[in-house]
Amino acid sequence: RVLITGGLGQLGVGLAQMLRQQYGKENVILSDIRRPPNEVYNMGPFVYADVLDFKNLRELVVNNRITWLVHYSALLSAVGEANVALARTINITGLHNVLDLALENCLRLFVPSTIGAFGPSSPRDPAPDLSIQRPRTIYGVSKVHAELMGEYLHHKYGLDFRCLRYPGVVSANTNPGGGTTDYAVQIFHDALSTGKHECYLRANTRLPMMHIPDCHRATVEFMQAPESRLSLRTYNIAAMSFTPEEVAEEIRKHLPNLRVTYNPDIIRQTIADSWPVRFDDSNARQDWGWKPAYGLSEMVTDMLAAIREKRENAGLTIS
Ligand code: VAH
Repeated sequence: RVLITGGLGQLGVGLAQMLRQQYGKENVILSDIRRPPNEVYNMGPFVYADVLDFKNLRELVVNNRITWLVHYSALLSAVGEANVALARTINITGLHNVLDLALENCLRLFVPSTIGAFGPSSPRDPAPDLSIQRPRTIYGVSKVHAELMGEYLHHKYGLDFRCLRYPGVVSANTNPGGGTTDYAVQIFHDALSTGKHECYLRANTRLPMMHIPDCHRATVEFMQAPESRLSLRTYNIAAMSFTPEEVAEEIRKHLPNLRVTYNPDIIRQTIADSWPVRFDDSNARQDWGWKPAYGLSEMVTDMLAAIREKRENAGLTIS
């Protein structure tokens, strides 16, 4: 059975749906520290779980015979910089609770890392799996810590720790969680509602990105990969790298009137400028067969169709 923490963020619900298709609805338990919308209850088991409450987590793991834990609880880059103390507690103390539980109960553990685990002194174009990591956000520092702790416990105690460094994730049906790549989701909603988008990054800020179906599939395929195939415990995965002006141009092939203005926000621009421009994910492709299905044009087509349908179902106009 799988328990997903931080399940109501950008990634949890979609991953639960993909896992439930393969393992059955009752075998994937979604959790978070807030009440979900009713449709989430209807999709499968949901429970309250606070990663800072070790006893509560342990009860969940034991009472539900959990064998896999997917740890999505975290404060992301921009929101973490606005609340460093909380980000350190959730991203580091919460992680240690999950690591202790995984060791105590022989769980298989997936913890995501991020392009944000690299910093200005890392090779940026491309960033390889193994290189200097001196990130300048509490989010990045906490994710490097997660990578190092997970790998240490794997080598010392055999913990089945697995970690993928995600690019920015683009999704139609869930909102991103206060990161630096969130513009890449908002621009689609703006294009279909007002036709105008104000971007908080410079037009030429190139960042690694991935469409959410690829992100979920990579996670499931990686968790299912035989241990013998894994030469690393932490892998970069990539699909595309684009700038705000490139994604805007691609959207204009469908919505020619989209107007984008650029008003760089110093905090998120500084964070973006410290991150990789492109990811080298050749080890993931070689070791466990990673291969993305969505490039920029496929992602834009899929995003616009999905958001159009959502707006029509909600009786909203389309620009
Ligand atoms: C963020 N979307 O911007 C998250 C992610 C790769 C970026 O970690 O913080």
